[in-house]
Amino acid sequence: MRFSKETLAAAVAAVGCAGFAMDVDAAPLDTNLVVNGGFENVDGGTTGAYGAVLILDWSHSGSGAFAYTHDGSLGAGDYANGGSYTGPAYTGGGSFYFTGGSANAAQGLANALTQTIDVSTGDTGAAIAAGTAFVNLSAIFSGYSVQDDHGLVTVEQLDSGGGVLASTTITPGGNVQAWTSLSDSAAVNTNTTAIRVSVYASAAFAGGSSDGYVDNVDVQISNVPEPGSLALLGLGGLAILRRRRG
Ligand SMILES: [Ca+2]
Ligand SMILES: [Ca+2]
Repeated sequence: MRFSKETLAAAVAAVGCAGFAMDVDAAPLDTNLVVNGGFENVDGGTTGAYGAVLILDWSHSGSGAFAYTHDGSLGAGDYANGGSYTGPAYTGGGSFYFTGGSANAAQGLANALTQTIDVSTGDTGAAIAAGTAFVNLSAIFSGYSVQDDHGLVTVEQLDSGGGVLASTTITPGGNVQAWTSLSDSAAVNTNTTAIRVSVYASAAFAGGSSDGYVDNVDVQISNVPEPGSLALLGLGGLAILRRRRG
């Protein structure tokens, strides 16, 4: 598991102020808010199809979702690289990555791995209330051979009643044979109190194993949009942005 220095400092400060009632709600700005977004925290004793290992820290409506490996760890396969690990390892992704798996394990948004993150207090809460907040999301994606199975990451903005105010998804949308980084950014609705992060795969082959692979899931609240997303906004979007922020 990976904590930034900022997250640790915030946690230490929260413990210091609140004693046993640790305030985990005060999410900091410009910090990855996803726990185990790199899928490195796994249970090697619980395996799925093709030697995949159980991913920890995320919620799942079923019996869990599983990870393959970049580097042969725990004997799991590297299907983004064709099958059994033969090296060299993909660098920058640690040891494990999410796979959609078989029999609807994590296929489609309804079967996604999820994390719901409270952003209603602290610096994120203040930025959202001020109308200046963006949610920036990024991840890397791959797949198996020429199959069109693909991974998806969705970030939903939730109001205090759990209603979905806005939704942003990044996905290659089809076959991708090399790890590919994608990112996007969205203005945060001022009524947002939590964000729900979902990681899942397409169900391109009904009843089969969906080889939508995802790693390095990063979701941050910031007062500035993800730089890479500016190109996607285009000139019209930039003009709107200037008016909003001017
Ligand atoms: Ca990883
Ligand atoms: Ca497949």
